[in-house]
Order: sequence, then C-alpha cells, then structure tokens
Amino acid sequence: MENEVKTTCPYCGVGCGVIAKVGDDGTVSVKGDPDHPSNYGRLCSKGSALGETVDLDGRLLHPEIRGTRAAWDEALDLVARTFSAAIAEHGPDSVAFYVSGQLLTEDYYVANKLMKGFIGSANIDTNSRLCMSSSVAGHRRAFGADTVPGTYEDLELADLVILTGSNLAWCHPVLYQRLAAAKAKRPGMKIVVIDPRRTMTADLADLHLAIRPDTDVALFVGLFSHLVLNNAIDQNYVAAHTSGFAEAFVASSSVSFADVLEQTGLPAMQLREFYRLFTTTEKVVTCYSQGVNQSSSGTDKVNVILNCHLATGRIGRPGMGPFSLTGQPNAMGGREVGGLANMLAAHMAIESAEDRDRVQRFWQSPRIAERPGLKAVDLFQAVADGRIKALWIMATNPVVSMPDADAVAAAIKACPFVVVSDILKTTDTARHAHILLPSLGWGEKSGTVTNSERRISRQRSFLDAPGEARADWWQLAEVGRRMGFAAAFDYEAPAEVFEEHAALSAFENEGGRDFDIGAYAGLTRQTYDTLAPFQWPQPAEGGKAETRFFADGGFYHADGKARFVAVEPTLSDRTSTAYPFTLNTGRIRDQWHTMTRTGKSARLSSHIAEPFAELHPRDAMEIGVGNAGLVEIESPQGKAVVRALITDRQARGSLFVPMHWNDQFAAAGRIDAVVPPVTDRISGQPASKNVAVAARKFKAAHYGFVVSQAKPDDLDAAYWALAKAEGGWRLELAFDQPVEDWCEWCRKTLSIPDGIEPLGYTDRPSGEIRLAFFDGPRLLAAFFLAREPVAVARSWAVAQLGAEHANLRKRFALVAGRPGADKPDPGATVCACFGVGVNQIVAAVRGGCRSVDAVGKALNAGTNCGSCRGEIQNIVDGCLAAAAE
Ligand SMILES: Nc1nc2c(c(=O)[nH]1)N[C@H]1C(S)=C(S)[C@@H](COP(=O)(O)OP(=O)(O)OC[C@H]3O[C@@H](n4cnc5c(=O)[nH]c(N)nc54)[C@H](O)[C@@H]3O)O[C@H]1N2
Ligand SMILES: Nc1nc2c(c(=O)[nH]1)N[C@H]1C(S)=C(S)[C@@H](COP(=O)(O)OP(=O)(O)OC[C@H]3O[C@@H](n4cnc5c(=O)[nH]c(N)nc54)[C@H](O)[C@@H]3O)O[C@H]1N2
Ligand code: SF4
Ligand SMILES: [Mo]
Repeated sequence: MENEVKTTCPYCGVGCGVIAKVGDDGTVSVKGDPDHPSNYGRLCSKGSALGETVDLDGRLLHPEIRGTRAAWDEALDLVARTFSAAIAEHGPDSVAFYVSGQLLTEDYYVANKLMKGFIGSANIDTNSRLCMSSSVAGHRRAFGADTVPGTYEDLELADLVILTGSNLAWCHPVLYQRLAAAKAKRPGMKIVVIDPRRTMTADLADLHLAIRPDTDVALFVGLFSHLVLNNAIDQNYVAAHTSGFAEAFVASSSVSFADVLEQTGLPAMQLREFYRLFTTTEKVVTCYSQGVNQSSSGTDKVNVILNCHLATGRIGRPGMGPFSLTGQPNAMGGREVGGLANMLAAHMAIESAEDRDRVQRFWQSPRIAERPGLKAVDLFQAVADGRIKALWIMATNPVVSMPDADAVAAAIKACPFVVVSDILKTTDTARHAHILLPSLGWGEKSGTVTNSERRISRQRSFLDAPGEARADWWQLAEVGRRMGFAAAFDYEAPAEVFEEHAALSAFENEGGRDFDIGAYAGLTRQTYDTLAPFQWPQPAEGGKAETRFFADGGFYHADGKARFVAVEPTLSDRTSTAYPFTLNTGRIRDQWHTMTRTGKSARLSSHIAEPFAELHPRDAMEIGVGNAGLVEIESPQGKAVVRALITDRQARGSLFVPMHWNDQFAAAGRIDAVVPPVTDRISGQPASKNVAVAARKFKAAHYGFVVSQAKPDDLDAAYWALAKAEGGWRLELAFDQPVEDWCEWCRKTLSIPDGIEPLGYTDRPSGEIRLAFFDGPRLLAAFFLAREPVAVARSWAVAQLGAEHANLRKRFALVAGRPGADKPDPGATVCACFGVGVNQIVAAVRGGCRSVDAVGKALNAGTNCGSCRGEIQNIVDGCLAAAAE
C-alpha cells in the first residue's frame, strides 16, 4: 500500500517496527512490521493503541511566552538572548539542559553538541540518569565502554534466562512474547525471575526468587564464590581477557551461603537450585532492568552480574551474556551521542583530554566542556539553589518523574528562566515554564532511534505538523544559530545530523571505540529515507554480520582486558518505626510513564484506571484498610493517596505503587513526591525502588464514582482519580466531609447544562446518593456516592455513556447502579485489544474453556497483541483450582 509508512514504536526499548497508515477520514491505524527484526510483526497493547493517542487534544500548537501566544522568531530570540546573557554574566555552568531518552538521536546529538561544544558546559543531563545510568557506569567499569554485548536472539538461544529486576511481561512485552514462545517450543529452557514481587513475569518462571529489596549484590556475590568453589570458572578466558579476578574472589569469600540466605530471605532450596542452574548451564543470559539500576547500590548490582558472566566466559557468544534491557525507545541513542552529563559524544570520555580534543576538532567548536556536568538530582538541586539561571527541559516531565518531585516543582517555579519543549500544553512541568515550545510528536517527527540490542531504526513521519509545532532538533539548531554559532548548526534536515553523527563515530576510530557506524558516514538523503534497521557496530570497512561483543575479549580498557569489580555487599539495616514500610515503584502494562500519551486511550486506561498500592493482606489488616479502601503513603519528602490493592503477590512490609499518575489524572498520585533524592554514589541514579515510608488508612467520609461525557473540571474533592473512558470519562472520588449540595457539585464539576434535571435518589440511613443527568435518551453523567467504596460495576457504568436510555425504566436501572440481565457487567478489562473483561473470561472458563487458547477462540481475548495472556492464564488457573476444591 502506498500510504503505509514503516516506522518504529515510540514506547519501550524493544524498538518494534510499526506499519502506520492514515485512513481517508484521518484516522491512524497501526500494525506490527513483519520484516522488523525486533518484533517480526508483533506489537503489545501500547503499540497496538498508538492510533488512539495521536489526536490533537491538549496539544501545544504555538510557542508561548509567559502564557501568551508568540511567534517562533520572538520565542527563539528570547531563548538565545537569555541563555547568552546568563553565560556572559555567570559563566557557561549557569545554564542547563534536561533532556530525554525519548528524543530522536538527531535531536539528542544537536542538544549535546550545543551544550558541550559551543556553550562549553556539560550541564546537560537526561532522564536516562533515572533509567540506565547504573548500567552505563557498570559497563564502563567492567568493559571500559558502555557496551551491551548481546542481541535479542540470545534470549531465544539460551538454556537459562535470568530476569532480574525486570517485569518483562509488562515492560518489554514483545521481547517477553519472544521468550515465552521460545520456551514453549523448547520446554527444557529454564527461566529464573528475581524480584521481590510476584509479577506477571514471575508466572512464566521455573523459579521465582522473591529476594528482600536490594539484596541482589549478596545474591550474585554468593553466586560468584559458588562458581569458584565448584570449578565453573573459564580459566582461559579469565587469564586472557580479564584482570582483577583474585580481588573479586577475596571480596566474595567474605560472604557465606548462610549470609546470602539471611540477607535475601530466600529458602535454602531455592538458592541452591539457582546456583546449581547457573553453574551447570553453559548458555545463560542474565537480563536486568530497573530493579537493578534504580538502587543506591545499582552500579555494584550491575558489576556483580557482569563478574559472573566474565568469570564463566559466557559473554558475546550465541545464547550467552549479560543483557541490560533499556527502557526508553532511544535510551541507547542518547548514550551514543553522549547525552549524559558525564559522557562526551560517540562513546568518548569527557575525562580524557585526547577525546575532548578529538571531539572539539571534529566539531570545530570554540570550546569543549572540561569536566562532567551536573547529574539530574544535583542539577535540580542547583536549580533550587539559584545556581542555574536558565534551564531548557525537553521531552521529559520531571515534576512527575524525578525523586523529591515537589521540591523539583518548587525549584522550577523559582528558576528565573525555564523553557519547556513538549507536545502538550499542560503537563505538571509545562505549567511552570516561561517559554513553551511546541514539538512534533510521534508520527510527525522523523529521525532514528536505537533499541536495547544496538539496532538503529528509522522513525518516519506520516502526519502533517500540527499548528506551528516544529522538531526538537530544529528548535535547538535555531537557538544555536541565534547564539552566534551559525555554521555549526546549519542543518536543514535530520539526515544531515545523522550523517555527522555517523562520521564522528568513525573519526580517528581505529577500533578503539565500540560505537562505530562509519559505514553510514556520507550517506545520502535517499539512503537515510530508505534506511533499513541495522545493528552496530558497522565500521566503514564493509558491513559486519557479527555484532556481538567480547566473545574473544577485545575490551575497551587500555590493556584490552575486562575488569572484575570487587564488591562486598553492605546490609541495609532499616528499623525506622516512623517509616516501617518499604515502597517499591514501577510500571503497569498499559500506561507509559507520566501518561501524557497513553492516558488519552480509553482502551489502555481500562486495564487499570486508578493509582494503587499493592499490599499484603496482613499489612492491609494491620493498618485497617479493606479492599478498595484508600491508603495514604508518607515519607519525609511528601505524601500520596492511592487505592489499596490487596494481594499476596506483594511481600509483607512492602508496597508497590506505579510511577505513572500525575496531577492531571489524580489528586495525589504523584508517587515521586514521596521518593527521596537518594542516589547511587557512582552513577547518580536515584533509588526509586526501596523507600522507607509510612502507610495508613486514608479516612474518607464518602466515596464516589462518576461517569461523565464532559471532562470533569476544577475538581474539589479530597481524593480523585480521572481516566479516559469510551465516550467520556470515569472518575473515582472520596470526600473527607459532606458537600452541602451534591447536585450543585455535579453541575459545576461535570458541566451539566442548565435546565437538565437529575434523576436520582438519596437513602439517608445508608448515606447512598445516586444522581443521573440525561439529555433525552443520552446519559450525560451519573454520580454514585456511598459511605463505603462504591460497589457499582465500573465497566457496565462506563458502557452506559454510549447506550440508549429510551425509557424511564432503563434510566431508573441506571440510577439503581445495577447491570440488567440483558447486559451483564464485563468486569475490569483484561484484554485491551478486544475489550474483554474478567467476568467474561470467568464465564468462558465455567462454560468449558480450559486454556488461554480456548478462551481466545471463544472471546478473541489474548489473540491480538498477547500482552494479557499471562493474566488470562491466571484467571483460568484460578477458576480451575476453585472448581477442583
Ligand atoms: N508498560 C510500560 N512499559 C515500559 C515503560 C512504561 O512506562 N510502561 N517504561 C519503559 C522504561 S523507560 C523502562 S526504564 C522500563 C523499565 O522496565 P522494568 O525495569 O522491567 O520495570 P519496573 O516496573 O520499573 O521495575 C522492574 C521490577 O523491579 C523490581 N524490583 C524492585 N526492587 C528490586 C530489587 O531490589 N531487586 C530486584 N532484583 N528487583 C527489584 C520491581 O518489583 C519491578 O517488578 O520499562 C519500559 N517499558
Ligand atoms: N518513582 C519512580 N520514578 C521514576 C521511575 C520509577 O520506576 N519509579 N522510572 C524513571 C525512568 S526509568 C524514566 S525513563 C522516567 C520517565 O519519566 P519522564 O521522561 O518524565 O516521562 P514521560 O511521560 O515519558 O515524559 C515525556 C514528556 O515529553 C513529552 N513528549 C512526548 N513526545 C515528545 C517529543 O517528541 N518531543 C518533546 N519535546 N516532548 C515530547 C510528553 O508529553 C511528556 O511530557 O521516569 C523515572 N522516574
Ligand atoms: S513492546 Fe510494545 S511498547 Fe515496546 S516497542 Fe514493542 S509495541 Fe512498542
Ligand atoms: Mo526508563
């Protein structure tokens, strides 16, 4: 088809190929690209729903200066003038950029070049600091470069796959599906999941090690000594290609098997089994993600994993190696351009005078940053202290995603000059900007991204630029020109930036640097337009088929050897009585980060429509919270209020809260307001997974639930959480005191037109109130209030927004809050693609479906993207177990 465009998914680091098509009516449809080597045609729930998130609702379409529409020239001049003035008066380190792994490589390259080469400061940091910086630091310590040695195929070829600190099923769903398919084909393959929580990923595992938080170092140091004691060391590899083995062994010998048991809290049988599997299996891949990186010992966690792979020589060979799973679509591209404050460009080191000189000569720049800049947490501290006079935030939402988020908001508010480039007009961060610059979003922008396995793919535009939105690289280049660097920022298209980036990767690179895509230096605009996905390295001398690293050594330390890092585990001993719970934070299946895009999709919002805390039944009982009650979580930094989700998948004494909710979707769901700015001392990455908090019941006088066609506005309630629903919105509520006139509250909040009278009833003894507003047969809004959490079936209530309420009987059924026999409640959505709810799946199992595939045949559930297959399996297992009792 001519109007089909091949592009790449803008969400996770799997980097799936997408075929997008714009219909005659302007609607966008997407499908997986069968030829893309990351996904071979698969997409997950988020990827499948991309078409629903590209509308222009809420988009920022024109530049704004202090809330007033402005022309691009005026805005760009002001940015350039203000940055230049701050630099002239206070020096280059008085300005900063805070950017994102969701920028395209071309945007990122220009940002880094402007800051490090032309402004002459390294005060550019990125949300990758919160994401991958411990992996970067660990790789650099061990390998001498930030190299991911393996490929996705290795997961399929391995006989043992260890997933540690990774909820692959929800966070890298297509890679998870590839792994699940490989295991189904080859059931002998073993999977071990290491995670304090029993996640959906753990359900695929042969062995789930529910370690105590942050005891990974002890676990892998113990493994290392077990490998030595059981003669599992590859002596040849260690002798030829590594150094520091003896020191690492000495460090590890201080940790006994009993110590590991005590620290991790694991049963001895499980620990023994894990060590046995690793020792006796040659083809091992260890994948790790935020449970490893986001920790005060994150870099050490990375290195103890790398130590075990180096010691056994299991690296860079098919089916073997450590594998850092990157989160964002272009986390890797950002690392290639050196977007972190402590990196240079093209995997060169800011600490090296030779590298600095090389980059400066290549850029022909007037200066070059002499030393590392401020890392994210320190950067916002400097903003708070007034040391940063001008700040440019691009493609990230730090008021939601940074630790100590309220302090970050206050710092941004107090900063004399803040520029925000975003696609939305109102985000928690954009709210505080002096200058808003409208950026192109996915589908409009054009460039390249690099996925977790070093594969560079094109993102191509297939939509016109809306309003006056312009690409991020263009905004940066325009400011660069206006700051007096016209020649260096004279780009006309992303292809020119990519070409320069490729040339720099090869510049004076005689194999001394891992990142080399010299084969693409000098590429033409046409080659760029038709570029097929490829994996690096691809040096100028001929394309390379073998892209794995380190099977035969060749590390990037000066002596060509890898380093073992001697690490001794430190026991975190926390006995605070004021903050007795451990807060763990992370992701859910169908939301992306701060919800600015996925929050637009009713389908994605129907899986989990509210911020929540998973907690163990006994903890819930102790703090007196029942199912669907509300929990208040508090640390010295701040507070959040979320719904209680009581489950034994959560260990005692711990809570799990998603990172996604922001002030646009909930009253107090921004969990980073609670997370302290504690970081790993080497990488500077925040420890977002292990926070001491207090948890208590949030006492509400009334609970409410609303479905509404109009978006609720100006919400006045002690607790609220808003979600997009088919045909309107759904809203959860709690009030700490009665409202004088509930009907008035509804009219105001739900924009009920004058003259429309509610249908309703009030039951004084129970305190129940129900109000429904109809415009003819159409329901405008329904409001349910009770003294206990409202027991109305949510999916059924949402469906009423689109239903015909032709007669009074139907309208009264709605007010009663009861699904009629003709329209049973489907229950909470499990399959987002086909909108199939839990009750429907239960009914299908009761009706004879005995497997996920059978449910799929009956209901279609799980047959498109497959992201929900794990959950369906759980429901099937649960029903069958209940039936057998
Ligand atoms: N649906 C969805 N997918 C995404 C994203 C999204 O927003 N939504 N974001 C993307 C991004 S940027 C990233 S970085 C990735 C993150 O992907 P993941 O790292 O897989 O996701 P998280 O949920 O942050 O954390 C993973 C797991 O670490 C566990 N964990 C916590 N503490 C410890 C510990 O001490 N040790 C160990 N071993 N595990 C621990 C948590 O319980 C959690 O299940 O996801 C990417 N994919
Ligand atoms: N507690 C806790 N906090 C965390 C984490 C955690 O696990 N727990 N995870 C951390 C991790 S790993 C990450 S990656 C971060 C993510 O956190 P953020 O980067 O803050 O999250 P996003 O919502 O992806 O923010 C992207 C912003 O860019 C805008 N945008 C989208 N496309 C474009 C574009 O093309 N150009 C521009 N200029 N703007 C665009 C979006 O509207 C949005 O405002 O959160 C971190 N914070
Ligand atoms: S796994 Fe899902 S979110 Fe990640 S790239 Fe593929 S389709 Fe996008
Ligand atoms: Mo991330």
